[in-house]
Amino acid sequence: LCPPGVLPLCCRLPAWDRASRPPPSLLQPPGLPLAPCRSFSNNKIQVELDESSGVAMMKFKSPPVNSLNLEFLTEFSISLEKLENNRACRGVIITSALPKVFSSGLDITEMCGKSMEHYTEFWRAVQEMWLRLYGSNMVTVAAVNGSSPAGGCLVALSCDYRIMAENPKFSIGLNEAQLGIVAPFWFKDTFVNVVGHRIAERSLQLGSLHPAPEAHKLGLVDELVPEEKLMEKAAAVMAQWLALPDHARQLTKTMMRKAVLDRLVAHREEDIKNFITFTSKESIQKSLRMYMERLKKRKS
Ligand code: CO8
Repeated sequence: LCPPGVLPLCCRLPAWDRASRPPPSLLQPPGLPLAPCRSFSNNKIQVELDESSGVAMMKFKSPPVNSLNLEFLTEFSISLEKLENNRACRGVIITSALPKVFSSGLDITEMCGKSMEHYTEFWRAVQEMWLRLYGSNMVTVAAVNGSSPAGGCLVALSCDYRIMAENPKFSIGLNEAQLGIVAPFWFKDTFVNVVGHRIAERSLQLGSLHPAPEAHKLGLVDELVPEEKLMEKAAAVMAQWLALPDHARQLTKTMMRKAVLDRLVAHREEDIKNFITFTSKESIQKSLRMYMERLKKRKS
């Protein structure tokens, strides 16, 4: 059921089997190189693991806007799997290497005019990415350094903690309704688990993209900091979370997230069918094409 090279969730070590590792070394002063670092940069995502602290930095680097296409999603899942299986890694900070955009969400061109086989493969990759990230045993911190609509917002929502650059030009939210499409139930569940039912319902129905200060007020992001302080803050938050014993934190995380994860695992094939049926409707294809045209026009 998984893309090639990706371990199904059921095969992962349970949280309580992962050895507790010693607490991270003290935060290094800014400006000093982090050592020793293991890097496994690939096409669209750069990953650097600082083995002394147990913290990996994952940077999205897929211009122009880090849209989540099949290749990106596959790389993302494989990178998460590698880190998850590396005993030296206890936490990951996710950010963007591009200015102004964290991630523009799912690549809309992957949902336009493609074959059923392609839709199936694409949607399975979206599911896989979420199952791995939301179900990760590692501490996950999103350092949101730019706009983060739809699937980009899902990535941030799936982390344990979200810090956003306090620039009001950057916005975040599940804006699917604005595209004439509907966020799947597990996008919604993830959102509800972060902000609560009422805020999620209003925001989803309106397809709202919330400027950073509003997102903070709603609890969609946990903290706002000046952009230049973002990484420093993310490292400090990570150190705070890693100060706890892994097993207790991991079991607590599993307890909080398991029901939502299990729901997708149990309905995965049905969810893929729904996606294909919905996406291949001519009316939906038209909405997506018009949205892409609007994006291009806005530019010119
Ligand atoms: N997919 C594909 N291409 C995109 C996307 C995207 N999501 N976003 C932007 N692009 C393209 C633009 O069309 C443009 O292309 P070109 O250079 O050829 O004209 C290029 O990327 C650069 O875009 P901008 O000029 O707009 O860049 P800006 O820096 O000005 O703005 C933004 C960046 C804010 C990210 C802006 O591009 C934007 O708002 N993009 C749209 C984001 C969006 O609405 N994403 C929703 C995707 S849907 C999703 O994630 C969940 C779907 C759930 C499925 C539900 C079941 C059907």
